[in-house]
Amino acid sequence: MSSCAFRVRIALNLKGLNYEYVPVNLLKEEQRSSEFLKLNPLSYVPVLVDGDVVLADSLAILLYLDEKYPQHPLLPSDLRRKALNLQIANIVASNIQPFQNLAILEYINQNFGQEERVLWIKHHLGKGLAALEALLKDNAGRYATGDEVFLVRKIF
Ligand SMILES: N[C@@H](CCC(=O)N[C@@H](CS)C(=O)NCC(=O)O)C(=O)O
Repeated sequence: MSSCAFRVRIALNLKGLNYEYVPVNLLKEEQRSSEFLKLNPLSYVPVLVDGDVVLADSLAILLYLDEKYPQHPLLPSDLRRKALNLQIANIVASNIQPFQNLAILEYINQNFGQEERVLWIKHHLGKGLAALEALLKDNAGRYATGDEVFLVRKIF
C-alpha cells in the first residue's frame, strides 16, 4: 500500500542490492505495534535497518543509499537537474503524500465523514499533482526529469 516503501524498494533494486524485506500490514495496524514503534515512533513505514543504522524516512533512506552505494546514482551530476529532482521529491514528500496518509484519512473520516474525505483528497492531491505536471512539462524525457531514471522517476 505504501508509496514511500515502494520508492525505497525501487532504489534498492535499481542499485542491485540484496535486502531482507519485512512486510508491515498497514490495514492490520502493524505499524502501530510496540515492536515497530521502537524502530519509528511516528508509526510510519518504511524503515531501513542497515547494521546499527536505523532510518525511518524514505527520502533520508534514498540519500543514504545513494552515498553508500554509488552504483546507479539517484541524483544527476548536472546541478539544475539535481536540484529539480530534490524539489520534486520534496513536493511529493511534503505537499502530496502526507495529505493522503492512512492516519490522516482515518482522522478526517471519523471527525468529518466520508464525503469530506473525498473532497480533501481531491483538493490536496489535485493541487500537488497539477503543480508537478507544470514543473515537469518542460523537463521530462523518457522519464520524469530526462531520459535516465533518477530519484524522481514519474509522477506516482
Ligand atoms: N516522510 C515519510 C512518510 C512515511 C509515511 O507516511 N508512510 C505511510 C505509508 S506511505 C504510512 O506508514 N502510513 C501509515 C499510517 O498512516 O498509519 C517517508 O517518506 O518515509
